[in-house]
Amino acid sequence: MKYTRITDLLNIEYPIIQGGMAWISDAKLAAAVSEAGGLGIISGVGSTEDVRSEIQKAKSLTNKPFGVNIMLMGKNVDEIAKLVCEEKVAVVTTGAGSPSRYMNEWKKNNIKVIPVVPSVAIAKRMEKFGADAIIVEGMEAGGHIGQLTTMSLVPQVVDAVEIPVIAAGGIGDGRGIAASLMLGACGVQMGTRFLVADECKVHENYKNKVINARDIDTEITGVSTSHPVRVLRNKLTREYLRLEKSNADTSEIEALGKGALKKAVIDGDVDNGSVMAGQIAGLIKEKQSCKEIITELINELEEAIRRV
Ligand code: TUI
Repeated sequence: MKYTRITDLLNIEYPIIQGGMAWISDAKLAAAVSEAGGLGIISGVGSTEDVRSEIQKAKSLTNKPFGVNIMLMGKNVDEIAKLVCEEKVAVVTTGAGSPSRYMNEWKKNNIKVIPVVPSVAIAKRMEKFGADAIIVEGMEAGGHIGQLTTMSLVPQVVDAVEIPVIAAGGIGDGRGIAASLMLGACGVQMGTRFLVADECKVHENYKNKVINARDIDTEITGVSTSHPVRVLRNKLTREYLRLEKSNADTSEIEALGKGALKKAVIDGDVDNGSVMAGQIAGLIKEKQSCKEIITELINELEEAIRRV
């Protein structure tokens, strides 16, 4: 059951991909996940030189495949798109937009391209453009999200495309992986669970906020500005939602979010910073190494499958 079209496609042991989280997913985290048998992903958000140095560092830490996530709303996307070709990265995942204008170049460079999509129509478009697989992300996920839930979206995309489907959003343990396989996915992407990994660089305050979160502790900000983002509730979200409710200017609302993720991730300011996390945060109770996380996930997956 561990071996799926995704483990074959990506040449990895287990069908578990670590989400590429902006300002969070660096070489150390990605290499630890890949070494543990999953697919580690480095975030492509940041200066082109910093991203290049993270890619090179990951190569020095593991001989196993890893990927780079390209956030398409970023400023230097053209440069990062070129960089992954120069560095011969094995896999590119994309988020927050359409990667169509880069696909041909990536394919020419033998990069496996896996866009993250929030709907059936976009999944079909990505398949037509030559995507090797697709990550279908439900709105349970942390960060920038679409409107549909994983449970309803995954089977609809599975029926609409031929390429392998990877489920994301709301998956935090082996039962979630088993459920995803039942829906027709052949792998999962998980972000929130890896936030609390020992190898994850986020500030201890951020990790503790995830560990202490209950099921009802996330909010979606940015609906009014068409940039919905799921985060853990704090002083910033209360202010954000108050401004949104009072129909404040988009520029005033967006100014509040500027630099907020970095504030939480690096400075550990979990009151005024943006603590992105998915709805599954309430399930996550302890800090573990990536190896421990992946071993536990696979044990739970096998147990869940035996049980049914
Ligand atoms: O990208 C994500 N999640 C993210 S990106 C991010 S960085 C950020 N920082 C501050 C504010 C906002 C973002 C944090 N979390 N997930 C993947 C994802 N992609 N979710 C939704 C989409 C998406 C949306 C529209 C993908 C494609 C799309 O349209 C494609 C088209 O064809 O127009």
